[in-house]
Amino acid sequence: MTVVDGTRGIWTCTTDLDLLRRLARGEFDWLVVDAQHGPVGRGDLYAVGRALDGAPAPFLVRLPAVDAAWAGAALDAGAAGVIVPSVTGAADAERAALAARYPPLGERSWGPFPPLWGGEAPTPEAANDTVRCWVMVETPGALDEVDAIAATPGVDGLFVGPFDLALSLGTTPDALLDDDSPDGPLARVVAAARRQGLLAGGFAGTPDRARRMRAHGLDHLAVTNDAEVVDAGLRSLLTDSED
Ligand code: 3PY
Ligand code: MG
Repeated sequence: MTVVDGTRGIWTCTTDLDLLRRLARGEFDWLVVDAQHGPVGRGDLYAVGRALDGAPAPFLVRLPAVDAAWAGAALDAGAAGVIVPSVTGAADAERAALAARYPPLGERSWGPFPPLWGGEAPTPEAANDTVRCWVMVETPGALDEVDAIAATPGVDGLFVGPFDLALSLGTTPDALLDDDSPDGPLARVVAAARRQGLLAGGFAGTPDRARRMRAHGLDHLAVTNDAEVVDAGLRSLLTDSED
């Protein structure tokens, strides 16, 4: 199993397996399959896992909610980790962390998919060592309890969702990213992660937001997404053809 600690990720919503395989060629350190917003359902995980088995870039699944069954299914499919959205406090973070690891560290149930397609499943020990449980900080409750979340055993990283965090704080993503006060929301997330030696990252979605988030110390970033890769390719190829 690969440990997903690289800093440059790409976000995807597609269920197109060929596109996913192209995007997982390794230009990015990791790829996120988003099961919260978009067409990806639990029934897609088997095909996604099979298509991405052995791909140069490992994949993470952003779950639809704090949901142990979904976390188990995503990891069974071969995901190197989960990104858990809509966490409202430390109790949610603990549920998420327990779902991501097998006993004695957690409560994950055994049932990996790779043997079903002739692939190999890691041992429970290897899976526990390498899995990454990213807890999203995107609600006021998670921000209030960010230190307790970071101190929760089995939480490996804090992942900022700037859109929901801004919405729920009554501000805008731009204002959130521009707030560089020492007790601003992003500074609090980074400080909590550093105190506990955790990874800190988030959804940027554009290179510009990625630069601004990196300036706060959030360095594990989804810097673009599948649709934008296609759109940017179209724009640049069209421009090239007219030069
Ligand atoms: C957010 O910004 O709220 C996200 O969840 C990114 O996908
Ligand atoms: Mg969100």
